Amino acid sequence: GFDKTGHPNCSAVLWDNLDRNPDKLALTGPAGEMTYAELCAQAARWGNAFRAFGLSRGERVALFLDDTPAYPAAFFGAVRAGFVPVLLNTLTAPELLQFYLADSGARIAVCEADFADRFSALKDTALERVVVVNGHAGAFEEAANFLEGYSATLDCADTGPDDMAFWMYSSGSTGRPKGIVHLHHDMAYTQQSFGAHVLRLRPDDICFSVPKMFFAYGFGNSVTFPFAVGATTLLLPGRPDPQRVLEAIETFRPSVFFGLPTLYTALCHAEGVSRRNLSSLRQCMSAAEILSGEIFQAWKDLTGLAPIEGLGSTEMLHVYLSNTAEEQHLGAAGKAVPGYEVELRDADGKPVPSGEDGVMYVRGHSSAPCYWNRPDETAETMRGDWLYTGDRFVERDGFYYFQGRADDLVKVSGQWVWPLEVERCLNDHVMVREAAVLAHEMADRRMTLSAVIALKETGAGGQDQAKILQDHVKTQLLPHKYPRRIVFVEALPKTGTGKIDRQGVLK
Ligand code: 3SK
Repeated sequence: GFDKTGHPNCSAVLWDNLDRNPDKLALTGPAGEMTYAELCAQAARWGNAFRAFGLSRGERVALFLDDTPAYPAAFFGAVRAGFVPVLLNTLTAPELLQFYLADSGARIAVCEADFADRFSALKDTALERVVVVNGHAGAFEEAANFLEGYSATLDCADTGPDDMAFWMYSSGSTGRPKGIVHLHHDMAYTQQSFGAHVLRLRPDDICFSVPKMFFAYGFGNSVTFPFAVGATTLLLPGRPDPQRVLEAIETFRPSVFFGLPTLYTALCHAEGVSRRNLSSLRQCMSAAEILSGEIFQAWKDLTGLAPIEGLGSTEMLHVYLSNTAEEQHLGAAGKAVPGYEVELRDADGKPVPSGEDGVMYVRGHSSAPCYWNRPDETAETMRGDWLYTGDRFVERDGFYYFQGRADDLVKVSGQWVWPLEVERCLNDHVMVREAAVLAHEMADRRMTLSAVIALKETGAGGQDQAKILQDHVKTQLLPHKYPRRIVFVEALPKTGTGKIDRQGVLK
């Protein structure tokens, strides 16, 4: 059944295990093991320490963390004590981190030692304290010191199911990320819907999500779903390059694997992959982008398992369209997951008949009610209890087939990019006279970005300049937003009205 009222604080997803199976491993992996009892105790210390720091109910706690036990500990400590963790992407460059901290108003941040330097030069934020985990704190404070002496039990704040629980940031079409506000009942709802109806984990499962916990997809995979059934999560900090991922599968023997098409592609092409022992896997999920038939088959040949494809959004917290183990349609994002209603509408907002292209609206009780402090964008996306996805689909026999975006956002490596944002960023570089950025589909149906650039200095374009410009995008925006291909031209073609001729630039 679906119940959005019985979940006054989302920390219950973890704490329920304290009675049920305290000695079971909640976490495993190269960063260490932790039982459910140990994780609750550590989360309690974090919650008590946040309270002692003087946070008020609903105040934000910025989490800039890799996938190690410190992540769920700090997260659950904060929510149980009534505070609001903000899950930040650790690939964020300092300029954007500055924005996240100013926008969220966080007075305290918990940060991975390896990334602490990014906090050194921040200004105009409300930050008073940076607590560093998994290494030396340098100018900041070590977690061991911050947590010292605090109790391993924590009374739960008197939150309600509709109170704000945590945020994640989305990169929006304006290029300015939006704080997506999630409520206390949202996690449980994703378990009652996708978790119970599609994923169907067992307590003896070991889950391994290569997408990290700061992504909504990774958060559900590594935290909500395994903890909801008392299963175990394998956490792999650091770069998820294919050999490290394969090594982790061989060593820690996960049974359920979560990836993205980009990762499945890299794994299928990884050197020596056919000699790896992947026999522990019993189920594999893929999401965010369409998986090509070739990679679907290659993975099946390697493991005997067909990746189950789904699609979700950070606003909905997890997957609302999915295939299932029993019913798979290759190339389809899937059917509506029980608990979610989807509707395809035309430009006038009227439902379109089966077989016709329409923009998808979705509703279900894990939907974020708003973007923080962004009434215009909230009104555009959260339309009553429906969420406007901006994705165009065609429905056939209950399965939904992606047709493109209603605006021009594209997914590259499973993450949203707005080509115009990349174009603006390139145009800001001193070397660039003019630039156009285009998204196009590759042979395997994944999307990529190409930039066509005229430099101020004629004849100067080469590999070195391309690298400088790609690095510029990686540091000014986010690493995945860089154009994979750069073509240098003397001048961009123009339309009759003098605008860049986007259709003509790559001809
Ligand atoms: O499909 C996605 O991109 C997604 C986003 C957030 C959470 C879960 C998923 C699958």
